[in-house]
Amino acid sequence: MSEVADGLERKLEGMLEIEKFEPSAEYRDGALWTDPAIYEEAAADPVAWWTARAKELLDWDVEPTTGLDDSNPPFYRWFEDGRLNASHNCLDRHVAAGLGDRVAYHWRGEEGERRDVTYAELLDSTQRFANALKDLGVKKGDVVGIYLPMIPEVAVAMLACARIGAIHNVVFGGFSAESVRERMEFSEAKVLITVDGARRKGRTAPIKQQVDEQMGDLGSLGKIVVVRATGTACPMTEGRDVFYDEACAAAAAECPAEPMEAEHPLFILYTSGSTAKPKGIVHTTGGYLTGVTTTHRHVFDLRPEEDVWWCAADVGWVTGHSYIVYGPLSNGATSVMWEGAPDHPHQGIWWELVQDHGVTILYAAPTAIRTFIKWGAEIPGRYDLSSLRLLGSVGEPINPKAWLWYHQVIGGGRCPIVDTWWQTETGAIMITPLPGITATKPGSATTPFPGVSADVVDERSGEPVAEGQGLLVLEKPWPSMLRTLYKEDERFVETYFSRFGKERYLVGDAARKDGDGYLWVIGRIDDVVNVSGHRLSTAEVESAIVAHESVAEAAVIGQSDPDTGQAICAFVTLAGGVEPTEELVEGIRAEVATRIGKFARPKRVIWADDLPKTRSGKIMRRLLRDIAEGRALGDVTTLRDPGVMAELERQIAAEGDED
Ligand code: 7RM
Repeated sequence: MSEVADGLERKLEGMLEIEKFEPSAEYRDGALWTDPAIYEEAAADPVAWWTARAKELLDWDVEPTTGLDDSNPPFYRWFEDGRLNASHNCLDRHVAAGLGDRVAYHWRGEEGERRDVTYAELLDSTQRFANALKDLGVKKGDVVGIYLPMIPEVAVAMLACARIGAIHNVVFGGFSAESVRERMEFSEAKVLITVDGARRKGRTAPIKQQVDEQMGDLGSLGKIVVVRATGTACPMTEGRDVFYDEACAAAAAECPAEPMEAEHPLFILYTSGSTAKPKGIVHTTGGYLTGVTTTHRHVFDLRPEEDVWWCAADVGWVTGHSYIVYGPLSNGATSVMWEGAPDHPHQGIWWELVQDHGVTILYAAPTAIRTFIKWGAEIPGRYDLSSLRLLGSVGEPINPKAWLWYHQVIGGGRCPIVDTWWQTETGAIMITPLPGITATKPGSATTPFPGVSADVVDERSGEPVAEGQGLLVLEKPWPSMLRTLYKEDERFVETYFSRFGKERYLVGDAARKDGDGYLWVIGRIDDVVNVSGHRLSTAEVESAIVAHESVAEAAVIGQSDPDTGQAICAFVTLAGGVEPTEELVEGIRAEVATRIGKFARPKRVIWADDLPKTRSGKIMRRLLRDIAEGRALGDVTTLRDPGVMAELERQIAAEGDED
């Protein structure tokens, strides 16, 4: 360790003792919200408070006269009689206000390209593409798939859908074409928007070709639009496939934004749950836009005229939907959009981007921060990061050491950190500090946003715990909550509103409440694994592994990992007569990459002659977690064959020998 690194290490160790970080006086004095009375004001009448935000921050074609309709729980509805268009709120209203020349996105490509896209340009492209979609037969209520990398066209595609009332279904670019097919099939998408090729770290993946291999016989999908992003040669099917630029050139320039009912679905986003089948989270227009606009403005203390905002997520996850596209654009902010990876072309690229664009607010995942810690503080140290004034964290619990490093090394000790807890289902940030008000504690997302009520309840009785551990619940409906699971109303009720009734939303996370009422989110209680902030179900990965011809059975767990938070660990039973080899491990990993995506590949494969099961045949993942982490085994008395565990222990010892 260098002397500098050693000094930093000692400083951070010392800071672990600090319990609370108060907002600095300079920061507080300039912040938008500085009066804690906002919490009481919102709590006194949350529906009225949210309705006021909806009217204050959004431009309605018809202002709502109603707040919350809770006549049929848990199918809550918000601002029912209001009408608005999300694309109008993100584009037209800013251009009409004279802000057309403001940059919406400073886009930066992997090969050093720069594209500044203004609000006026984004509006033009969106109108043309909305017309192109209409020309292809897309109507209000139709589902349109989007499978694009981080290029400005991804925002254009989403906003064009919103403009005409089509429901977008974005699939993260890291998912495989097979996953895309599945999501197109479940949602009966009519059109898919994709690219010829996508770049990643200097290589180009032939996306359109991969899509074609999967999509051939999907009846509902009538058209595929191809953005020419890399110039990669790609097969085009006559009558089905069109190039984006050609479709736009042929389309009319003007497409007025159509006012939508507040409850009109804006998008579906598939996310992982307890079973192998992903859940299609449905968000609607008015409530979602209210949630993301309010939180983006107030959690990040945003001043759209001067801030440069960078959410370093991918648009394919909810964080990108809410805080790269809808929140920032609705607020008229200027964002950085980065196409690539954090280590290409070099490990300092993020800090180079912060310096070049004068980024003032950075929103990132703890897994990225841990990676930067590993690469060393000297790398960000080479850049001027003095433009930063606020830092955000999202996606998983941030360990106090990483929080302090982020605070000191990136934030220069002057930037508050907002650790924001939320989910695909919640649409917007739910638990978070307010940077001008809340004293933060490293590792805690602190308290619910105004108008949100969260609590920790006893897992059996459902009674609130005064202090200590239990299950996290959200007590009252909020505008940006999911409305249902696409075409699966029953599963929606069963998943979120059966355990504690229809009035309380079951989050699926365990949490702890401390003596100050601060919340500490611990992690999932279901079989959802969080790898680098990517949400995966163990069942999904298991079903990909058993698809391998040599595998008889598989059980997957999330194992704690210093870099990725959790990593996939798979216990695999091979088919009779098959011998375990290194090639098989690679074959299994390749199978998972094809069926789900590379990010879901198991980091560790443990061969198991048999798996620990209950008498009714359920795999006891709890025991697998214990054994993988090297902990003492919990209760084994309910096992059908207790000998299985001894055998697994031998196997794991042997794994150690090979290293
Ligand atoms: C935004 C997002 C949701 C799950 C959630 C938690 C975990 C997210 C935090 C966090 C601790 C945080 N949506 N999670 N943020 N845990 N502190 N600040 O990540 O649907 O993909 O995942 O992520 O377990 O339930 S998500």
